[in-house]
Amino acid sequence: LAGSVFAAVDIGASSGRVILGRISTGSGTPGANTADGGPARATLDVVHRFPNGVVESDGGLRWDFDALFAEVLTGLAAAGKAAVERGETITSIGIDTWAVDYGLVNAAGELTAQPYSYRDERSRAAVARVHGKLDPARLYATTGLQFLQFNTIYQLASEPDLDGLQALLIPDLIAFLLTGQRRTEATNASTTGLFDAVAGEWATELFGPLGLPKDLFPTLIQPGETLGTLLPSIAERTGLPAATTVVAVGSHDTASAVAAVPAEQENFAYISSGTWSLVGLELHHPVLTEASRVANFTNERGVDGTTRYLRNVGGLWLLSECQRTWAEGGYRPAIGELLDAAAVLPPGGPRINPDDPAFIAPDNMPDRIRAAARNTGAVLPAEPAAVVRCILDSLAAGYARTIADAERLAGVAVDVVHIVGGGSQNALLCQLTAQATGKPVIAGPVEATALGNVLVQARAAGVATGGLPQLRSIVGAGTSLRRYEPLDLIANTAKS
Ligand code: LFR
Repeated sequence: LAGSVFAAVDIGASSGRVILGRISTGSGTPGANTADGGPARATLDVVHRFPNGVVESDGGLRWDFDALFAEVLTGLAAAGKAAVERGETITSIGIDTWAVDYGLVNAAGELTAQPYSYRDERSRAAVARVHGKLDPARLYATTGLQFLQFNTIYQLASEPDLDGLQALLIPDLIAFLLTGQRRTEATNASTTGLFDAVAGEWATELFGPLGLPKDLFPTLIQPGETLGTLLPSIAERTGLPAATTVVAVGSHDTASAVAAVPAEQENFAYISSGTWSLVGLELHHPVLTEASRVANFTNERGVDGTTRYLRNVGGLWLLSECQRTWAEGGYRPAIGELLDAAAVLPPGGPRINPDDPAFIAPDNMPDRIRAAARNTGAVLPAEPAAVVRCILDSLAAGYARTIADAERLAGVAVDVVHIVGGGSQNALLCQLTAQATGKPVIAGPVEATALGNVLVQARAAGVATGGLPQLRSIVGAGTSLRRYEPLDLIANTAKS
Protein backbone atom coordinates (compact mmCIF):
# COMPACT_ATOMS: atom_id res chain seq x y z
CA LEU A 1 0.00 0.00 0.00
CA ALA A 2 3.01 2.29 0.21
CA GLY A 3 2.78 4.78 -2.64
CA SER A 4 -0.99 4.73 -2.65
CA VAL A 5 -2.63 8.07 -3.15
CA PHE A 6 -6.19 9.25 -2.86
CA ALA A 7 -8.08 11.75 -4.99
CA ALA A 8 -10.37 14.16 -3.17
CA VAL A 9 -12.99 16.06 -5.13
CA ASP A 10 -13.97 18.99 -2.90
CA ILE A 11 -16.40 21.56 -4.25
CA GLY A 12 -17.57 24.58 -2.29
CA ALA A 13 -20.05 27.28 -3.17
CA SER A 14 -17.36 29.53 -4.64
CA SER A 15 -14.67 27.14 -5.88
CA GLY A 16 -13.83 23.52 -6.40
CA ARG A 17 -10.63 21.53 -6.39
CA VAL A 18 -9.30 18.09 -7.09
CA ILE A 19 -6.57 17.13 -4.67
CA LEU A 20 -4.13 14.26 -4.40
CA GLY A 21 -3.64 13.19 -0.82
CA ARG A 22 -0.92 10.94 0.62
CA ILE A 23 -0.39 9.51 4.07
CA SER A 24 3.25 9.00 4.97
CA THR A 25 5.45 8.26 7.94
CA GLY A 26 9.16 8.71 8.41
CA SER A 27 9.67 4.96 8.33
CA GLY A 28 7.28 4.38 5.51
CA THR A 29 5.05 2.35 7.84
CA PRO A 30 1.55 3.06 6.68
CA GLY A 31 -0.60 4.71 9.30
CA ALA A 32 1.54 3.95 12.32
CA ASN A 33 2.39 6.64 14.81
CA THR A 34 5.72 5.02 15.48
CA ALA A 35 8.54 6.49 17.53
CA ASP A 36 11.15 5.59 14.91
CA GLY A 37 9.20 6.60 11.87
CA GLY A 38 7.66 9.75 13.33
CA PRO A 39 3.95 10.38 13.30
CA ALA A 40 1.86 9.62 10.25
CA ARG A 41 1.25 12.76 8.23
CA ALA A 42 -1.05 13.73 5.41
CA THR A 43 0.13 15.81 2.50
CA LEU A 44 -2.11 17.37 -0.11
CA ASP A 45 -1.37 18.49 -3.67
CA VAL A 46 -4.00 20.54 -5.42
CA VAL A 47 -3.92 19.35 -9.03
CA HIS A 48 -6.92 21.28 -10.36
CA ARG A 49 -8.88 24.33 -9.23
CA PHE A 50 -12.02 25.78 -10.77
CA PRO A 51 -14.52 28.50 -9.94
CA ASN A 52 -18.09 27.84 -8.84
CA GLY A 53 -21.02 30.13 -8.23
CA VAL A 54 -24.75 30.38 -8.69
CA VAL A 55 -26.02 31.31 -12.14
CA GLU A 56 -29.38 32.73 -13.12
CA SER A 57 -30.89 30.35 -15.61
CA ASP A 58 -34.25 28.80 -16.38
CA GLY A 59 -36.06 31.17 -14.04
CA GLY A 60 -33.99 30.50 -10.95
CA LEU A 61 -30.62 30.51 -9.23
CA ARG A 62 -28.93 27.29 -10.20
CA TRP A 63 -25.58 25.55 -10.24
CA ASP A 64 -24.00 24.90 -13.62
CA PHE A 65 -23.67 21.23 -12.80
CA ASP A 66 -22.63 20.14 -16.30
CA ALA A 67 -19.69 22.54 -16.12
CA LEU A 68 -18.78 21.34 -12.61
CA PHE A 69 -18.83 17.71 -13.69
CA ALA A 70 -16.61 18.51 -16.68
CA GLU A 71 -14.16 20.17 -14.25
CA VAL A 72 -14.27 17.08 -12.02
CA LEU A 73 -13.28 14.92 -15.00
CA THR A 74 -10.52 17.33 -16.00
CA GLY A 75 -9.27 17.27 -12.40
CA LEU A 76 -9.36 13.48 -12.15
CA ALA A 77 -7.43 13.19 -15.40
CA ALA A 78 -4.82 15.63 -14.04
CA ALA A 79 -4.69 13.70 -10.77
CA GLY A 80 -4.15 10.42 -12.60
CA LYS A 81 -1.37 11.94 -14.67
CA ALA A 82 0.34 13.47 -11.63
CA ALA A 83 0.17 10.13 -9.80
CA VAL A 84 1.64 8.18 -12.72
CA GLU A 85 4.51 10.68 -13.01
CA ARG A 86 5.45 9.82 -9.43
CA GLY A 87 5.06 6.09 -9.93
CA GLU A 88 1.88 6.01 -7.85
CA THR A 89 -1.62 4.70 -8.39
CA ILE A 90 -4.81 6.39 -7.27
CA THR A 91 -6.42 3.92 -4.86
CA SER A 92 -9.78 5.64 -4.63
CA ILE A 93 -11.75 8.82 -5.17
CA GLY A 94 -13.86 10.60 -2.52
CA ILE A 95 -16.32 13.42 -3.16
CA ASP A 96 -17.63 16.17 -0.91
CA THR A 97 -19.59 19.34 -1.61
CA TRP A 98 -21.97 21.71 0.17
CA ALA A 99 -25.16 20.13 1.50
CA VAL A 100 -28.95 20.18 0.93
CA ASP A 101 -29.00 20.66 -2.87
CA TYR A 102 -29.83 17.86 -5.28
CA GLY A 103 -30.36 16.99 -8.92
CA LEU A 104 -33.39 15.09 -10.19
CA VAL A 105 -32.58 12.05 -12.28
CA ASN A 106 -35.06 10.09 -14.41
CA ALA A 107 -35.29 6.32 -14.90
CA ALA A 108 -32.81 6.54 -17.79
CA GLY A 109 -30.30 8.13 -15.42
CA GLU A 110 -30.50 11.56 -17.04
CA LEU A 111 -30.36 14.78 -15.06
CA THR A 112 -33.67 16.53 -15.82
CA ALA A 113 -32.44 20.10 -15.13
CA GLN A 114 -29.47 21.92 -13.68
CA PRO A 115 -29.85 21.74 -9.87
CA TYR A 116 -31.31 24.70 -8.02
CA SER A 117 -29.06 26.50 -5.55
CA TYR A 118 -30.10 26.80 -1.93
CA ARG A 119 -29.79 30.55 -2.45
CA ASP A 120 -32.84 30.51 -4.73
CA GLU A 121 -35.85 31.99 -2.95
CA ARG A 122 -38.45 29.45 -4.17
CA SER A 123 -38.18 27.24 -1.08
CA ARG A 124 -39.14 30.10 1.24
CA ALA A 125 -42.73 29.98 0.05
CA ALA A 126 -42.86 26.23 0.67
CA VAL A 127 -42.02 26.50 4.38
CA ALA A 128 -45.57 27.32 5.51
CA ARG A 129 -46.95 24.53 3.31
CA VAL A 130 -44.61 21.95 4.84
CA HIS A 131 -45.27 23.14 8.38
CA GLY A 132 -49.02 22.98 7.68
CA LYS A 133 -48.58 19.24 7.15
CA LEU A 134 -45.87 18.54 9.70
CA ASP A 135 -45.48 20.62 12.80
CA PRO A 136 -41.94 22.08 13.22
CA ALA A 137 -41.71 20.60 16.74
CA ARG A 138 -42.53 17.14 15.35
CA LEU A 139 -39.96 17.60 12.55
CA TYR A 140 -37.28 18.56 15.05
CA ALA A 141 -38.07 15.69 17.41
CA THR A 142 -37.39 13.27 14.55
CA THR A 143 -34.70 14.92 12.44
CA GLY A 144 -32.99 17.24 14.95
CA LEU A 145 -32.29 19.54 11.99
CA GLN A 146 -31.98 23.31 12.41
CA PHE A 147 -34.54 25.31 10.50
CA LEU A 148 -33.10 26.86 7.37
CA GLN A 149 -35.50 27.95 4.64
CA PHE A 150 -33.43 26.08 2.08
CA ASN A 151 -33.34 22.65 3.73
CA THR A 152 -33.96 19.93 1.14
CA ILE A 153 -37.43 19.22 2.57
CA TYR A 154 -38.61 22.73 1.61
CA GLN A 155 -36.91 22.61 -1.78
CA LEU A 156 -38.63 19.31 -2.58
CA ALA A 157 -41.97 20.83 -1.58
CA SER A 158 -41.37 23.41 -4.34
CA GLU A 159 -41.00 20.76 -7.08
CA PRO A 160 -44.00 20.61 -9.42
CA ASP A 161 -43.68 16.87 -10.15
CA LEU A 162 -41.41 14.21 -8.70
CA ASP A 163 -43.11 11.26 -10.36
CA GLY A 164 -40.60 8.70 -11.68
CA LEU A 165 -37.64 10.80 -10.51
CA GLN A 166 -34.93 10.24 -7.96
CA ALA A 167 -33.22 12.99 -5.99
CA LEU A 168 -29.44 12.70 -5.81
CA LEU A 169 -27.61 15.08 -3.47
CA ILE A 170 -24.80 16.87 -5.32
CA PRO A 171 -21.88 14.60 -4.23
CA ASP A 172 -24.09 11.53 -4.81
CA LEU A 173 -24.93 12.83 -8.27
CA ILE A 174 -21.24 13.16 -9.13
CA ALA A 175 -20.58 9.68 -7.71
CA PHE A 176 -23.48 8.28 -9.75
CA LEU A 177 -22.13 9.76 -12.98
CA LEU A 178 -18.70 8.29 -12.22
CA THR A 179 -19.86 4.79 -11.24
CA GLY A 180 -23.47 4.26 -12.32
CA GLN A 181 -24.32 3.52 -8.67
CA ARG A 182 -27.09 5.45 -6.90
CA ARG A 183 -26.75 5.81 -3.13
CA THR A 184 -27.19 8.61 -0.59
CA GLU A 185 -24.24 9.24 1.69
CA ALA A 186 -25.42 9.42 5.30
CA THR A 187 -23.77 12.63 6.60
CA ASN A 188 -25.33 14.61 3.76
CA ALA A 189 -28.66 12.77 4.06
CA SER A 190 -28.81 14.21 7.58
CA THR A 191 -29.15 17.72 6.11
CA THR A 192 -32.29 16.95 4.10
CA GLY A 193 -34.84 17.26 6.92
CA LEU A 194 -35.99 13.71 6.09
CA PHE A 195 -33.44 11.75 8.14
CA ASP A 196 -33.97 10.29 11.59
CA ALA A 197 -31.25 11.70 13.85
CA VAL A 198 -31.47 8.87 16.39
CA ALA A 199 -31.97 5.86 14.11
CA GLY A 200 -29.52 7.14 11.48
CA GLU A 201 -31.99 6.07 8.77
CA TRP A 202 -34.42 7.81 6.44
CA ALA A 203 -37.40 9.10 8.42
CA THR A 204 -39.82 7.21 6.14
CA GLU A 205 -42.86 8.33 8.14
CA LEU A 206 -42.32 11.92 6.97
CA PHE A 207 -42.49 11.12 3.25
CA GLY A 208 -46.20 10.19 3.11
CA PRO A 209 -47.64 13.35 4.68
CA LEU A 210 -45.51 15.46 2.33
CA GLY A 211 -46.57 13.48 -0.73
CA LEU A 212 -42.98 12.47 -1.47
CA PRO A 213 -42.38 9.13 -3.24
CA LYS A 214 -41.01 6.55 -0.77
CA ASP A 215 -38.01 5.78 -3.01
CA LEU A 216 -37.26 9.43 -3.84
CA PHE A 217 -33.74 8.99 -2.44
CA PRO A 218 -31.49 5.99 -3.00
CA THR A 219 -30.54 3.85 0.00
CA LEU A 220 -27.89 5.10 2.40
CA ILE A 221 -24.16 4.52 2.24
CA GLN A 222 -21.82 5.24 5.15
CA PRO A 223 -18.46 7.06 4.98
CA GLY A 224 -15.77 4.47 4.37
CA GLU A 225 -17.98 2.13 2.31
CA THR A 226 -17.09 1.50 -1.29
CA LEU A 227 -19.65 2.73 -3.80
CA GLY A 228 -18.24 1.10 -6.93
CA THR A 229 -15.68 1.34 -9.71
CA LEU A 230 -15.48 3.77 -12.59
CA LEU A 231 -17.75 3.35 -15.60
CA PRO A 232 -15.74 2.36 -18.69
CA SER A 233 -16.58 5.67 -20.38
CA ILE A 234 -15.25 7.60 -17.37
CA ALA A 235 -12.10 5.51 -17.18
CA GLU A 236 -11.51 6.25 -20.83
CA ARG A 237 -12.15 9.99 -20.49
CA THR A 238 -9.93 10.42 -17.44
CA GLY A 239 -7.25 7.85 -18.29
CA LEU A 240 -7.73 6.30 -14.82
CA PRO A 241 -7.77 2.50 -14.45
CA ALA A 242 -11.34 1.18 -14.59
CA ALA A 243 -10.69 -0.59 -11.26
CA THR A 244 -10.33 2.77 -9.45
CA THR A 245 -12.99 2.84 -6.74
CA VAL A 246 -15.21 5.64 -5.54
CA VAL A 247 -15.37 5.48 -1.74
CA ALA A 248 -18.02 7.28 0.28
CA VAL A 249 -16.52 9.93 2.58
CA GLY A 250 -18.23 12.54 4.75
CA SER A 251 -19.73 13.88 1.51
CA HIS A 252 -21.21 16.85 3.35
CA ASP A 253 -18.18 19.15 3.26
CA THR A 254 -18.78 20.16 6.87
CA ALA A 255 -18.68 16.51 7.99
CA SER A 256 -15.30 16.06 6.30
CA ALA A 257 -14.02 19.32 7.79
CA VAL A 258 -15.07 18.34 11.32
CA ALA A 259 -13.38 14.93 10.92
CA ALA A 260 -10.12 16.79 10.26
CA VAL A 261 -10.27 19.23 13.19
CA PRO A 262 -6.85 18.67 14.81
CA ALA A 263 -8.25 18.40 18.34
CA GLU A 264 -6.01 16.72 20.88
CA GLN A 265 -8.65 16.41 23.58
CA GLU A 266 -12.38 15.72 23.91
CA ASN A 267 -13.65 19.12 24.99
CA PHE A 268 -13.31 21.33 21.97
CA ALA A 269 -15.57 23.53 19.93
CA TYR A 270 -15.04 23.91 16.19
CA ILE A 271 -15.78 26.55 13.61
CA SER A 272 -15.65 25.44 10.01
CA SER A 273 -15.27 28.88 8.56
CA GLY A 274 -15.85 29.40 4.86
CA THR A 275 -18.83 30.60 2.84
CA TRP A 276 -20.77 29.66 6.00
CA SER A 277 -19.52 29.32 9.53
CA LEU A 278 -20.55 26.03 11.07
CA VAL A 279 -20.12 26.44 14.79
CA GLY A 280 -20.54 23.74 17.39
CA LEU A 281 -19.51 20.56 19.13
CA GLU A 282 -18.97 16.91 18.35
CA LEU A 283 -21.32 14.76 20.45
CA HIS A 284 -22.07 11.08 20.71
CA HIS A 285 -25.85 11.57 20.88
CA PRO A 286 -28.25 14.09 19.39
CA VAL A 287 -29.82 16.78 21.58
CA LEU A 288 -33.50 16.97 20.60
CA THR A 289 -34.87 19.15 23.39
CA GLU A 290 -37.30 22.01 22.83
CA ALA A 291 -34.65 24.44 24.08
CA SER A 292 -32.30 23.13 21.39
CA ARG A 293 -34.95 23.57 18.72
CA VAL A 294 -35.72 27.12 19.83
CA ALA A 295 -32.00 27.95 19.71
CA ASN A 296 -32.01 26.39 16.21
CA PHE A 297 -29.18 23.95 16.76
CA THR A 298 -28.78 21.11 14.33
CA ASN A 299 -27.89 17.48 14.93
CA GLU A 300 -26.23 16.55 11.67
CA ARG A 301 -24.46 13.26 11.29
CA GLY A 302 -20.70 13.10 11.43
CA VAL A 303 -18.15 10.52 10.37
CA ASP A 304 -18.29 7.36 12.54
CA GLY A 305 -21.88 8.02 13.62
CA THR A 306 -21.01 11.11 15.65
CA THR A 307 -23.43 14.02 15.99
CA ARG A 308 -22.38 17.38 14.63
CA TYR A 309 -24.19 19.60 17.09
CA LEU A 310 -23.90 23.00 15.49
CA ARG A 311 -25.57 26.08 14.09
CA ASN A 312 -25.08 27.82 10.77
CA VAL A 313 -23.72 31.27 11.53
CA GLY A 314 -23.21 33.71 8.67
CA GLY A 315 -19.85 33.35 7.00
CA LEU A 316 -17.25 34.81 4.70
CA TRP A 317 -19.97 35.03 2.06
CA LEU A 318 -20.79 38.39 3.68
CA LEU A 319 -17.27 39.55 2.91
CA SER A 320 -16.94 37.99 -0.55
CA GLU A 321 -20.29 39.46 -1.61
CA CYS A 322 -19.06 42.89 -0.45
CA GLN A 323 -15.90 42.44 -2.47
CA ARG A 324 -17.98 41.45 -5.49
CA THR A 325 -20.19 44.54 -5.07
CA TRP A 326 -17.19 46.84 -4.63
CA ALA A 327 -15.45 45.30 -7.63
CA GLU A 328 -18.52 46.03 -9.77
CA GLY A 329 -18.06 49.68 -8.76
CA GLY A 330 -14.38 49.53 -9.77
CA TYR A 331 -12.92 49.19 -6.24
CA ARG A 332 -10.73 46.10 -5.98
CA PRO A 333 -8.38 46.26 -2.99
CA ALA A 334 -6.40 43.19 -1.94
CA ILE A 335 -8.09 41.39 0.93
CA GLY A 336 -5.00 41.88 3.13
CA GLU A 337 -5.25 45.64 2.66
CA LEU A 338 -8.92 45.64 3.68
CA LEU A 339 -8.23 43.51 6.75
CA ASP A 340 -5.31 45.69 7.85
CA ALA A 341 -7.51 48.78 7.61
CA ALA A 342 -10.30 46.99 9.52
CA ALA A 343 -7.88 45.85 12.25
CA VAL A 344 -6.87 49.35 13.29
CA LEU A 345 -10.45 50.55 13.78
CA PRO A 346 -11.47 50.87 17.44
CA PRO A 347 -13.34 48.01 19.09
CA GLY A 348 -17.02 48.29 20.03
CA GLY A 349 -18.28 49.30 16.59
CA PRO A 350 -21.69 48.37 15.16
CA ARG A 351 -22.75 44.73 14.92
CA ILE A 352 -25.39 43.06 12.84
CA ASN A 353 -26.98 39.61 12.98
CA PRO A 354 -24.85 37.67 10.46
CA ASP A 355 -27.48 34.90 10.22
CA ASP A 356 -30.21 37.21 8.92
CA PRO A 357 -31.95 35.47 5.96
CA ALA A 358 -31.81 38.85 4.21
CA PHE A 359 -28.15 38.05 3.43
CA ILE A 360 -28.75 34.67 1.74
CA ALA A 361 -29.41 35.77 -1.84
CA PRO A 362 -26.69 37.41 -3.94
CA ASP A 363 -27.19 41.19 -4.08
CA ASN A 364 -25.57 44.45 -2.95
CA MET A 365 -24.07 43.31 0.37
CA PRO A 366 -22.57 46.59 1.70
CA ASP A 367 -26.00 48.23 1.38
CA ARG A 368 -27.68 45.33 3.15
CA ILE A 369 -25.12 45.41 5.97
CA ARG A 370 -25.52 49.15 6.36
CA ALA A 371 -29.31 48.79 6.46
CA ALA A 372 -29.02 46.05 9.09
CA ALA A 373 -26.75 48.28 11.20
CA ARG A 374 -29.25 51.14 10.86
CA ASN A 375 -31.99 48.83 12.17
CA THR A 376 -29.97 48.43 15.36
CA GLY A 377 -29.74 52.22 15.66
CA ALA A 378 -26.09 52.39 14.60
CA VAL A 379 -24.62 54.34 11.72
CA LEU A 380 -22.02 52.42 9.77
CA PRO A 381 -19.49 54.72 8.07
CA ALA A 382 -19.35 54.43 4.30
CA GLU A 383 -15.75 53.30 4.03
CA PRO A 384 -15.21 49.63 3.19
CA ALA A 385 -12.93 49.01 6.19
CA ALA A 386 -15.80 49.87 8.54
CA VAL A 387 -18.07 47.41 6.74
CA VAL A 388 -15.39 44.70 6.94
CA ARG A 389 -14.83 45.32 10.64
CA CYS A 390 -18.58 45.21 11.27
CA ILE A 391 -18.79 41.83 9.51
CA LEU A 392 -15.87 40.34 11.45
CA ASP A 393 -17.02 41.74 14.82
CA SER A 394 -20.48 40.35 14.10
CA LEU A 395 -19.14 36.93 13.13
CA ALA A 396 -16.91 36.72 16.20
CA ALA A 397 -19.83 37.68 18.44
CA GLY A 398 -22.00 35.11 16.67
CA TYR A 399 -19.33 32.44 17.18
CA ALA A 400 -19.06 33.25 20.89
CA ARG A 401 -22.82 33.26 21.41
CA THR A 402 -23.22 29.97 19.55
CA ILE A 403 -20.43 28.18 21.43
CA ALA A 404 -21.85 29.34 24.77
CA ASP A 405 -25.34 28.16 23.73
CA ALA A 406 -24.00 24.79 22.55
CA GLU A 407 -22.18 24.26 25.85
CA ARG A 408 -25.32 25.09 27.79
CA LEU A 409 -27.71 23.02 25.66
CA ALA A 410 -25.45 19.96 25.46
CA GLY A 411 -24.24 20.25 29.05
CA VAL A 412 -20.53 20.28 28.25
CA ALA A 413 -17.75 22.81 28.71
CA VAL A 414 -15.03 23.38 26.14
CA ASP A 415 -11.47 24.57 26.73
CA VAL A 416 -10.43 25.46 23.21
CA VAL A 417 -11.92 26.61 19.92
CA HIS A 418 -10.60 25.23 16.62
CA ILE A 419 -11.10 27.26 13.47
CA VAL A 420 -10.60 25.35 10.22
CA GLY A 421 -11.18 26.33 6.59
CA GLY A 422 -10.61 29.64 4.84
CA GLY A 423 -11.44 31.70 7.93
CA SER A 424 -8.49 30.13 9.78
CA GLN A 425 -6.22 32.29 7.60
CA ASN A 426 -7.99 35.47 8.62
CA ALA A 427 -5.89 36.57 11.62
CA LEU A 428 -8.24 39.38 12.55
CA LEU A 429 -11.25 37.05 12.64
CA CYS A 430 -9.32 34.48 14.71
CA GLN A 431 -8.15 37.10 17.21
CA LEU A 432 -11.61 38.66 17.54
CA THR A 433 -12.99 35.16 18.11
CA ALA A 434 -10.48 34.45 20.89
CA GLN A 435 -11.50 37.71 22.54
CA ALA A 436 -15.24 37.20 22.11
CA THR A 437 -15.20 33.61 23.40
CA GLY A 438 -12.55 34.18 26.08
CA LYS A 439 -10.97 30.90 24.96
CA PRO A 440 -7.79 30.11 23.07
CA VAL A 441 -8.32 29.68 19.33
CA ILE A 442 -6.27 27.18 17.34
CA ALA A 443 -6.37 28.08 13.66
CA GLY A 444 -5.87 25.60 10.82
CA PRO A 445 -5.73 23.66 8.68
CA VAL A 446 -7.19 25.67 5.84
CA GLU A 447 -7.82 22.51 3.80
CA ALA A 448 -9.62 20.59 6.56
CA THR A 449 -12.40 19.47 4.24
CA ALA A 450 -10.06 17.82 1.73
CA LEU A 451 -8.05 16.29 4.59
CA GLY A 452 -11.16 14.75 6.14
CA ASN A 453 -12.09 13.39 2.72
CA VAL A 454 -8.62 11.85 2.20
CA LEU A 455 -8.37 10.42 5.74
CA VAL A 456 -11.63 8.51 5.48
CA GLN A 457 -10.49 7.04 2.18
CA ALA A 458 -7.07 6.18 3.63
CA ARG A 459 -8.69 4.37 6.52
CA ALA A 460 -10.99 2.46 4.17
CA ALA A 461 -7.85 1.32 2.31
CA GLY A 462 -6.09 0.30 5.53
CA VAL A 463 -3.44 3.01 5.15
CA ALA A 464 -4.65 4.86 8.24
CA THR A 465 -6.11 3.18 11.29
CA GLY A 466 -8.18 4.02 14.34
CA GLY A 467 -11.05 6.29 15.20
CA LEU A 468 -11.43 10.05 14.83
CA PRO A 469 -8.78 10.83 17.50
CA GLN A 470 -6.18 8.85 15.51
CA LEU A 471 -7.20 10.44 12.22
CA ARG A 472 -7.01 13.86 13.89
CA SER A 473 -3.49 13.20 15.12
CA ILE A 474 -2.46 12.66 11.48
CA VAL A 475 -3.84 16.13 10.67
CA GLY A 476 -2.08 17.69 13.66
CA ALA A 477 1.27 16.15 12.71
CA GLY A 478 1.15 17.47 9.17
CA THR A 479 0.00 21.06 9.62
CA SER A 480 1.39 24.11 11.32
CA LEU A 481 -1.32 25.56 13.49
CA ARG A 482 -1.52 29.06 14.87
CA ARG A 483 -2.71 29.84 18.39
CA TYR A 484 -4.52 33.02 19.42
CA GLU A 485 -5.00 33.93 23.08
CA PRO A 486 -7.95 36.02 24.31
CA LEU A 487 -5.60 38.65 25.74
CA ASP A 488 -3.42 39.23 22.68
CA LEU A 489 -3.65 42.64 21.08
CA ILE A 490 -5.32 42.83 17.71
CA ALA A 491 -2.80 45.18 16.16
CA ASN A 492 -0.09 42.56 16.72
CA THR A 493 -1.86 39.87 14.75
CA ALA A 494 -3.54 41.80 12.01
CA LYS A 495 -0.57 41.95 9.69
CA SER A 496 -0.04 38.23 9.27
C1 LFR B 1 -21.06 24.58 4.02
C2 LFR B 1 -22.44 23.98 3.88
C3 LFR B 1 -23.20 24.04 5.17
C4 LFR B 1 -24.61 24.01 4.66
C5 LFR B 1 -24.51 24.94 3.51
C6 LFR B 1 -25.53 24.77 2.45
O1 LFR B 1 -20.39 24.55 2.81
O2 LFR B 1 -22.36 22.65 3.43
O3 LFR B 1 -22.89 23.01 6.09
O4 LFR B 1 -25.57 24.39 5.60
O5 LFR B 1 -23.21 24.71 2.97
O6 LFR B 1 -25.44 23.51 1.89
